[in-house]
Amino acid sequence: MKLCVLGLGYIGLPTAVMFAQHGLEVLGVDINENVINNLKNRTLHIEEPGLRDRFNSVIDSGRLTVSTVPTEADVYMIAVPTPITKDKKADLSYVISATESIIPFLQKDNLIILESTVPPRTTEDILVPLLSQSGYKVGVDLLVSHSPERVLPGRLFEELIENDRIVGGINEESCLKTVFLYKNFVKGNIHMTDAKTAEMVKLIENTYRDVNIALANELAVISEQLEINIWDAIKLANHHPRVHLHSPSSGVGGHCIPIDPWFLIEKAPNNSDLICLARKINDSMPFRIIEIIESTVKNINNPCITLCGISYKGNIDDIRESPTLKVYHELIKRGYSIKLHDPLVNTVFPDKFDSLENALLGSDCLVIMTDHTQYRNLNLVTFKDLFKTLNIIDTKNILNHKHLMMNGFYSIQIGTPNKNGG
Ligand code: SAJ
Repeated sequence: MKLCVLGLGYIGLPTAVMFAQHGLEVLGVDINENVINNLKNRTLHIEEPGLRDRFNSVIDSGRLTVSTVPTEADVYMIAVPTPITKDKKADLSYVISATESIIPFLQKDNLIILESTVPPRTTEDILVPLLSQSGYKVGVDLLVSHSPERVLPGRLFEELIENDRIVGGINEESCLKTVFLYKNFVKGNIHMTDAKTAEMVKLIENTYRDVNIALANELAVISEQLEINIWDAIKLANHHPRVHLHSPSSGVGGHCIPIDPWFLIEKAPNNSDLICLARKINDSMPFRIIEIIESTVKNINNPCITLCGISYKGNIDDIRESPTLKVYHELIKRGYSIKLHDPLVNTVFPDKFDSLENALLGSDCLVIMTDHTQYRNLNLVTFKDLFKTLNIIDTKNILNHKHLMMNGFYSIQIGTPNKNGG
């Protein structure tokens, strides 16, 4: 069976590799020529544990080939980005152009699967009419389904196999054919439904997380006021069998959680107050971190602030929607001198230092923004002499604050009584 995967990003490339590893002949398509040229030279544009070995093996076996253009295939899988526009509307232009690009190659009995996260009803109201332009009867000659990705970057291959999967078909035959395809590697249960329900399920999953995180962030601010340690309180509350509160943080980054809720708000602007408020709370967290930083360095002339962790979360290199970038750009705007450090992010920034020592040298305030394992294992006391002023702000609750305070640091942990640390 030949599969054509359109969009070789964080989901498309690993998915193409996975299908190729399980015996399919896969053509990976991306409109970005640099991506395709790099892949042909075995240079990967995304960091994901296990991807390099798996990618090399399917390229060596010839099961995976890559191109900027599609060709005839039995199954087409669309895994292109669905960002939001400046006015928070779903940008479906990539989905539309990817769908249009396969129309000339479609044949009877083809299956088209949309994996990209989209507003409910996109498959039926946008994909199906486009595919009808092929002249084939959609639902009879062409089968169409939506199956959203539900994997955690950093654990992507394990979760592609282990996680349950939702498959939503425009009809039962589309559903069954899609289930059959994913059973090549999915060990989790595959739940069948219709396309719009599958689109809604994905948005519910990520919106649930965004609202949950917003609650954790609001409770963190209340806890600071009441001199309670929110991290202890959440840990205890989560012992309740039906409480699963997420963790407070410096904000919600990534290309999913902060984006997907807007797809629901767009569809139901008058009935999404809670979802909107959660977005507002989470988007305000970087400014709360800036408030804490400014109050920490307020008596220092020309303070130098070190931000450790540029990616939007620990142990990955993805910086999209990263709260750190919001904090960084705002502090620069306010005239602060900043040093950036991130062991996994290769993107060049004027203030970025490759060595942690240089990033800490002369610092008046170190801010832990991302919970990379390297930061979790840090014994900052050994770097003490590099600091100009011994201030530390931990937005991820990964440092030993008592140990730091005993060694002369002024150490703040968000969500805790901020009298010299948590
Ligand atoms: N965050 C918190 N508190 C928490 C958990 C996360 O503030 O308790 C923040 C993180 O710091 C980060 C953001 O939220 O900035 C999102 O992190 P995440 O780990 O919750 O989720 P993502 O963005 O990695 O979501 C990914 C997505 N899949 C891919 O990117 C391929 C998403 O579609 C998945 O639903 C999600 O993983 C998942 O299933 O866990």
